[in-house]
Amino acid sequence: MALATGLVLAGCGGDGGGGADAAALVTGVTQVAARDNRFAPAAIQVPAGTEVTWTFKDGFVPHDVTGDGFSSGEPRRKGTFAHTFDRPGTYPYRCTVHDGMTGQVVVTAAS
Ligand SMILES: [Cu+2]
Repeated sequence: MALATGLVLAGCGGDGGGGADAAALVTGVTQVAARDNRFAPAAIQVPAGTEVTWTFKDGFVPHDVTGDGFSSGEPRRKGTFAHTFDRPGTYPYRCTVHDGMTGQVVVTAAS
């Protein structure tokens, strides 16, 4: 398929967090791992109606997932959190425990 992929993610927050701030949008993935103080993959693109699941797997380090309209609640070290994205848009989120631990879900119109 020939989707135009001219989407360039503007780095959010230029406060020198270091690392790769212009994360590539990963498609075909609905699972995100919270691990090594980062979300992997950090930016995914899914069609509307997709349930995205975060898995906490960082051993002793607790994380959470907090975005506009969704939150995994208390930081945790294991288990999963799932949220279904029904409306197209860009949904940045972060871990409130760790500065610079951010991610993004880009929701496209359902095909
Ligand atoms: Cu964290």
